[in-house]
Amino acid sequence: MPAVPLPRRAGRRTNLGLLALLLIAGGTGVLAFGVGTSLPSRLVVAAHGAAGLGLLLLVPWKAVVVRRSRTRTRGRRDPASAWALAGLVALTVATGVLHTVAGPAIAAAGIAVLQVHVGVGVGTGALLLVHVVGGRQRPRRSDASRRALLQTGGLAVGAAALWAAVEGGLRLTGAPGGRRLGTGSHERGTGDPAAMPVTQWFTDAVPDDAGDVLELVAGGRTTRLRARDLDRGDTASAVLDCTGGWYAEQEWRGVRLDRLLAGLDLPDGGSVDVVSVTGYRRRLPLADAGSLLLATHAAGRSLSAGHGAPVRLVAPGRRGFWWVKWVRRVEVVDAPWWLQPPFPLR
Ligand code: HEM
Ligand code: HEM
Ligand SMILES: Nc1nc2c(c(=O)[nH]1)N[C@H]1C(S)=C(S)[C@@H](COP(=O)(O)O)O[C@H]1N2
Ligand SMILES: [Mo]
Repeated sequence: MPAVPLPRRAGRRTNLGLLALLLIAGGTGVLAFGVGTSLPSRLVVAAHGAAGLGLLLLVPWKAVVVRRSRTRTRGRRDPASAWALAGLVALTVATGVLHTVAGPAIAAAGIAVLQVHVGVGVGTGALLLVHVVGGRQRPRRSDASRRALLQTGGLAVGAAALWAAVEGGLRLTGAPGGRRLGTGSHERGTGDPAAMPVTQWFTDAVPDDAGDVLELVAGGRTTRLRARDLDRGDTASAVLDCTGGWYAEQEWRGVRLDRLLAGLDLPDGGSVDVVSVTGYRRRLPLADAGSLLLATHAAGRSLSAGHGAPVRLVAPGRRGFWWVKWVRRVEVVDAPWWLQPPFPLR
């Protein structure tokens, strides 16, 4: 049977559309982890969902590309890795939607769906590189044609509509996903720290003994403080929003960083390194000291070991990985806060 001739350009545009959506999804995925809990995060996460779901719209067209490819003998790409890519993309989208609908309630062996999502999402990026390199689809002048722009607009509108349908569906049905934060996180343990998950960023672990002394290094002096002396009655109601996909709001108590640093000689534009007993660390701008809290209590109770006892950082508006637990050292430095890896390394 002779193969039905298909327009060459349609397949090329389909591939470019897939590429654009995957690049947007990957980029906004990483950004979603970096931005705090605020309006930008809501926009970034919405764009992420729409781009990821928009891939589904191109499935019928890509099926045509695939069918045509299979009838070829020359110039065919490595089918094994192409199908592996298809599998990973499907898994990435499925786990993304599963997290959106059900949240961190779904986990196996301590691994939440969102963690699987990020893992297979990164794997998708690697295989995509293999798939795209070698058979590059170069942009052409005709890509700026009226027709191509209409196709692009149609894809964008379709993707946004799919995203809105998922969001609307979740709200109408009262599913847990309908009450997510703008970052996509689901509520876990607000007002009840014991019900809040104990989460480590990567490979860090709850220390056997976090000690009870904290070193404050500022203005050329080192002061040793006992953790129990840090409960000075400063409070902040703030949301701990973990990139693992959950959040909790607590009334935190301890001492505000600007109060702790009052009267010390501080560098203009400087930063503060907050270092854990475990070596985990984050650098924050000194300008934020008025909103940062070294907390010893949550919801009126002493912190538990898992949640950072005796002292943890509370960084309102920042994602959970900034909230250093088991604080051992607080050091004022001249260097800017952005001079550090964007995400912790342990
Ligand atoms: C969701 C992402 C993608 C998936 C799952 C996917 C999957 C596939 C599969 C299964 C094939 C057929 C392999 C075979 O049996 O011969 C194929 C072919 C192909 N893909 Fe992709 N692909 C994706 C994205 C892309 C992108 C972004 C580009 C380029 C920008 C691209 C370019 C091509 C080309 C040029 C062919 C060969 C078509 C032909 O020979 O006519 N693909 N793809
Ligand atoms: C190519 C890679 C990726 C694709 C195709 C993808 C796709 C998706 C899809 C379809 C959803 C569900 C959206 C919805 O139901 O509204 C989702 C959710 C999510 N993804 Fe990805 N994703 C990718 C990579 C990543 C990466 C690398 C990260 C983080 C580093 C990430 C973080 C998230 C988060 C936090 C959500 C939940 C958003 C929400 O609840 O609205 N994704 N993703
Ligand atoms: N020392 C240290 N502090 C840390 C982490 C860590 O791995 N090590 N994880 C961070 C992350 S990713 C989050 S979400 C919060 C979680 O706090 P919790 O375990 O009290 O819920 O702690 C942060 N502080
Ligand atoms: Mo986290």
